[in-house]
Amino acid sequence: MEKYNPLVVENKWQSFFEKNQIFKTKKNLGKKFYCLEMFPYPSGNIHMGHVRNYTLGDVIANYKRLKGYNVLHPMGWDAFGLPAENAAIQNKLHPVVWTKKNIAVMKSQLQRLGLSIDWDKEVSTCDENYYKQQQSLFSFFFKKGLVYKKESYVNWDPIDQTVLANEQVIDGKGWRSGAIVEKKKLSQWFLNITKYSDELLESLENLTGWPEKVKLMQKNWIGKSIGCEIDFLTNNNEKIKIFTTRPDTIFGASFIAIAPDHPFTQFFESDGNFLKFKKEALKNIAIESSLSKNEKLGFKTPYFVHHPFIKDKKLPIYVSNFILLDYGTGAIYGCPAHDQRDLEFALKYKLEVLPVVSPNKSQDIKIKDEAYVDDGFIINSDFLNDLSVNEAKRKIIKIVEDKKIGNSKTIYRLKDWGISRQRYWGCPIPILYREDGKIIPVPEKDLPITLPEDIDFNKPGNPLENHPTWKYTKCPETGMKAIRETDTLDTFVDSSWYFLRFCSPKEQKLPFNEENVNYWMPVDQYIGGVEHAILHLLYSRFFTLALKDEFKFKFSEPFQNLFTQGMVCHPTFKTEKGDWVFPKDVKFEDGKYFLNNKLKVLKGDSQAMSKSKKNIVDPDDIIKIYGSDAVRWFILSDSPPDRDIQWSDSGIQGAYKYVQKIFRTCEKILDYQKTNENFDKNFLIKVDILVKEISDCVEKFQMNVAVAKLYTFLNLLNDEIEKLGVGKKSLIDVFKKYLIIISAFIPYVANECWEKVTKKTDLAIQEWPKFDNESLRKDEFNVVVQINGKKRAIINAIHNETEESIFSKSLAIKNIKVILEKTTITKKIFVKNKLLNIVTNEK
Ligand code: ANZ
Repeated sequence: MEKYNPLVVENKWQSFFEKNQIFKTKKNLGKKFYCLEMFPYPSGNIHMGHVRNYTLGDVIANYKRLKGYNVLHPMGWDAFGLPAENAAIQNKLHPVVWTKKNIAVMKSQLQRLGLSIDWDKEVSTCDENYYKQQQSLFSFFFKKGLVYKKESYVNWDPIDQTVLANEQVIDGKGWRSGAIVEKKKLSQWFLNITKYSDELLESLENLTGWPEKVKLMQKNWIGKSIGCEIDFLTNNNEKIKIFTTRPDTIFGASFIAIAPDHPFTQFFESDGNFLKFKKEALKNIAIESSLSKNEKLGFKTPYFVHHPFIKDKKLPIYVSNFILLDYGTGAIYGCPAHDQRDLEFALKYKLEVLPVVSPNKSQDIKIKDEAYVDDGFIINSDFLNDLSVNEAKRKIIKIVEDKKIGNSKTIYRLKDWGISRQRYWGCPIPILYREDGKIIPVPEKDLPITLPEDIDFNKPGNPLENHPTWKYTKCPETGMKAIRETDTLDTFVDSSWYFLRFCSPKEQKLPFNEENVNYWMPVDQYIGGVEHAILHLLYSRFFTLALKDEFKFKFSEPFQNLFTQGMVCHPTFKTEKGDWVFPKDVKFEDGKYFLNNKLKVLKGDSQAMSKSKKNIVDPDDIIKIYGSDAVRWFILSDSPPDRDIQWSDSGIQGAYKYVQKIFRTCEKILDYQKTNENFDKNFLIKVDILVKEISDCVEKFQMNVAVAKLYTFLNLLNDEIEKLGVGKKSLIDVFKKYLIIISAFIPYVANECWEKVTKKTDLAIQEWPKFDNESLRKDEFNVVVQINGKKRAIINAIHNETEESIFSKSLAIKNIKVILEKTTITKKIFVKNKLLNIVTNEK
């Protein structure tokens, strides 16, 4: 028998797919389906995470295509970004060259996987065509007042004279120079995402096709807080405005704390101790999440405020490292009894801890090292006593407003999005600084502003800034001298609208063609890693809202259904010295692990595959041995797609065997001899059930369950062939249905077998098999088996299963068999889907 050679077969069909543009998006307008997986950063090679993401999407795209949908399944490249610049510095390769080379390699790897991508729609964010439109979107935002400049802190490397991204700061030092990183204020461009805070928050509710956990992460990130602002009068007659969400606790206030760069610090800005404190505090102020964990430090100022409701009560003013300048008003009153951070601070600086909320009315409580943060009733608070927390909030806000010392206020944790990057390999910001001080957007007709190719990466700092001529230009209207903006855009901007561009990637005049965008959008199924659950998705939602009116979008949310897939994991290996080792270099002998050169290796726990721990399996290596179908099959098979998957050698071998078995089954079918179409129809019903079940599984993203069912079904099919059950014509019909189904999962072997069976190459344009709804009204029935009216067993049967079939199943049950062996059957009473009563001659 011919052995299935995946490499030969897959090569053949890969060129067939490409030559015939099998997956090209059709033009006809029918029901549409836009299936999108997050586009990759072209880092060099695809990894197993990509394989999983894109295979999942591919199953859905194929399924919908076979179901008669007009499917858009595009792919592109998130091609700007820092690694290209680092590679340029380290390997002396220009970022363009490095990026294009990687794209070429990765594209051929994706094609080898047999993904049903319409490559005509490919976009790359570093193409002029793409970033020209992005620059025009920037100008649009500028005209709408949605983009503005303001001073903001950056990580500054004083030796390299450059701004560092957070991930380039390692233990407070620059990753390349090792210099201690400073906080420096630079004037930067910001997108006014906070204008949409409420809309972004509210429409989360409509996203019923999103995982709850992602919606919650977005909600927390936007962070709506309802509270109030209160002015406190200082002893030097200034006002410090604080923001609080718990004004009900005002009688428990024991200090004021302000951010290290709060304007009030001007009154002691030359105090040496304060300056020392400020430098230390600013070091990690950028990272909000560290605020509650870090040790709380305070600088006691010589000033105090008067408590607005307690006569003669003075509250000291501290500067503290746990207060953010750009949240609320950058100042708080501390109420240690009811806020953990305030309590830690108060214990450290020996400040008063006065409980003002108690779980029970008029009952004092003791606070030791844990603040009481739950609901309750107000105590020790004069006119607020005995009120519930909510009643007290309402009352105190009213009083504060009447006394004109504050207002109710809603604030958001979400901040405007800083989009300036002092980098070369990004989209140039199309802005000119004219010599008369005016800032003007580059006119549309002069776009794109392209990157210069002749750049010098040896000099420290931003290569665009250092370029001898690039930034010098003239104002196109007045002819005045002007300087170009040398910052480029954060690459998150590139990925905030690529899904819109895919709808009309070749459109020259506009970022998107109105008709196409309204036809395809929203994306029906978006698939990606949960690491993008916050920023990328929020920015994309913001872009969609901000562009909606101008471009006449008929949708407000870009992604109707979102799926976040789990990681691909593999055990880690280390030498005894602690060096990571690639799994492919590890041998297992006598219960121990060794490196090729016999050095002992220790096996660690399984973790998400990552280059840094070397626990990676290269898709190329695996494909070379087992073929793409086997990789696809395995990656779909093991776990539910939203959970992590454990990569294993035996798993991939099992998948490989399955592909082989499909091919062998195909050969057996071609040789099949029974032409008589008289047979038990139960088998055909099982095919209907299979079609229904697989359809359900794909719709519900239960690919692993679908795979398990397809394993079982192939065995069933082989049993049927073995026992010469079904007739040849029906067998081929069934096998064709099966091939259409598996073509969504493993296209290569499916196409090969299809060609063998039908002598045609038209599998991709077949229809997903229909199933007979009537026969599947209910999938399974419990049929009671009786002997002489006495219940002996319950048999799990399919709809309308025949008497013979139920009877033969009964004979396989031991106690029934034993009884029947001793007697003679006189009659059988059979009620379909319900009962089989076997009557014997025994009295
Ligand atoms: C007094 C108080 C008493 C507070 C109490 C809490 C509990 P969310 O809900 O997260 O918005 N806060 C206000 N501005 C701050 C800033 N710039 N940096 C650090 N903390 C700040 O938190 C609002 C609460 O966080 C505010 O309410 C304030 O502390 C603090 F029993 O005021 B509260």
